[in-house]
Amino acid sequence: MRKINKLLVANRGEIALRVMRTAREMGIKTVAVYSEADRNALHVRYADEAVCIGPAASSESYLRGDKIIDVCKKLGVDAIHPGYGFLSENAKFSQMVKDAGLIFVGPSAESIEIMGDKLSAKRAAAKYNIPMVPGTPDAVTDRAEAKVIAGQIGYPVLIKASAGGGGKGMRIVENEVEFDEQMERAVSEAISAFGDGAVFVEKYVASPRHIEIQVLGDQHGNTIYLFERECSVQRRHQKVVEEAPSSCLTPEIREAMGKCAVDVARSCGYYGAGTVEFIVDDKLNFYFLEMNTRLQVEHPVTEMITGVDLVRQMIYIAEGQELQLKQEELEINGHAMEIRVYAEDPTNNFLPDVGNLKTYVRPQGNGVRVDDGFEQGMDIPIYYDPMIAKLITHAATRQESIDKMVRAIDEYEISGVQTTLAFCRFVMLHEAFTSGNFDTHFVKHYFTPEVLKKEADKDETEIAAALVAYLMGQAKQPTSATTMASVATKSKWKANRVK
Ligand code: MV4
Repeated sequence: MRKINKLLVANRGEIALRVMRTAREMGIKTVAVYSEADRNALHVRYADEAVCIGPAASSESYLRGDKIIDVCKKLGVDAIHPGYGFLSENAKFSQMVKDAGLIFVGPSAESIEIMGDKLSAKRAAAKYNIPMVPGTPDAVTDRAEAKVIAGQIGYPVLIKASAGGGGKGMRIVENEVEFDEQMERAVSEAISAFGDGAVFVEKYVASPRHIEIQVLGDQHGNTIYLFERECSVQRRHQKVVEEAPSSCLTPEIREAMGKCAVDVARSCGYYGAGTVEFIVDDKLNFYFLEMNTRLQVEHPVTEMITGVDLVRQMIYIAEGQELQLKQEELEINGHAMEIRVYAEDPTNNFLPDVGNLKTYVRPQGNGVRVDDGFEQGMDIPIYYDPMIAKLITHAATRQESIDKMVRAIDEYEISGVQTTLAFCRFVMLHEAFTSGNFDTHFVKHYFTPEVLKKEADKDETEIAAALVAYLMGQAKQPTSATTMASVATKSKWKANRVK
């Protein structure tokens, strides 16, 4: 057991703030690291101490593990929390931290290594009879043999890069004629993208749902699951909407997937917070895909339905404490929904639209959580992921969490950049989503920029009509700019009604 008194958060934006808030609740001092582009960032202002570690480019700042460890030595830091992205799944860094006598708030380098390579992950899982998609058990060395196996499992098949993940290095092969050419391309792509040409073949599950299980393991062999998150609404492998629990799982399948996820964690001696990813077909058969050895962006929906603060648990585990949470005591309370608010223009192919947050007013109210890293007037830097915030709602039922999400989206006031709020509102109100009858192809099947443009035109007409009605009604009184603005922007606050 080693108490953490000072924690360095090796990250930025919303997740850095989120981790620091839990640390502060635990009486732990916090240290922020930041790049020159983040000089005025909120996580820098919130931490007890802050150190600039380099220029804007991540490769010169947030990815510089050596500089981060130097800061720890200078400031007497006990532990590093990596957040997600950056160094969070870097086995070498995890080992460097340990070798420097510091605590890495995350899994061991060994666990990261086993799960970081998709084939070694499958090999580890195979020892625990984890259900996996039919395919080649190992990297393809003999392409003719791989082609035979592809024929046996039946087309379409997927060729996946072992060093890939999150959708990178995946190619669909529709039939045998395409196999040789696609194999050739898959290997050369894997070499150029990951420096590792190892690929394997899997049966392609055509219209799957993407469901992942949150696990927590301590350093004493206790491992539990905290139910599932449904992450099927994605755009180019970037999750847009996540929710917990999934609307398609039965209690029996939920328990089977949870136990399976715990076995996957055990297969690599996992401790810390981790996520086991599955694809689920239309008959509710589930297949292990990969394990993410980090805290995920979408972890708040699990926190909302279980009441568990996952960062607090990560810190307890990193201190060497035994898990106090018991599987039989965990239960699902209500339903949580999360949308990711990006500074991107959904009417222009989701191109990033960073800039100054001229207006930035968060939604509030019962059951609304906003995890963000910005204030009004701040610039969204161009150097990093353009996510502004995660908007999370929690309510007794799935429909109520959707209703609350739509209300919160309508109250979210952002100007100065385009955002994905209107796109998320479209998802929330779409019959395929509200009915629960959707899969990973939702965006491709139902979204076009035109649906938003139509919505925007409708809004403009409504605003114009409201303006005319207002002016007609108020003709005799002077109209203040704020009043006009509130009418013009359909703000949640009606124009001043005091006569
Ligand atoms: C699959 C699959 C279907 N069949 N593997 C995507 C990223 C990584 N987590 C693995 N992924 C998938 N692997 C087999 N054998 C479907 C996905 C998948 C997906 C594929 C295409 C488009 C969107 C997707 C979203 C989630 C998962």
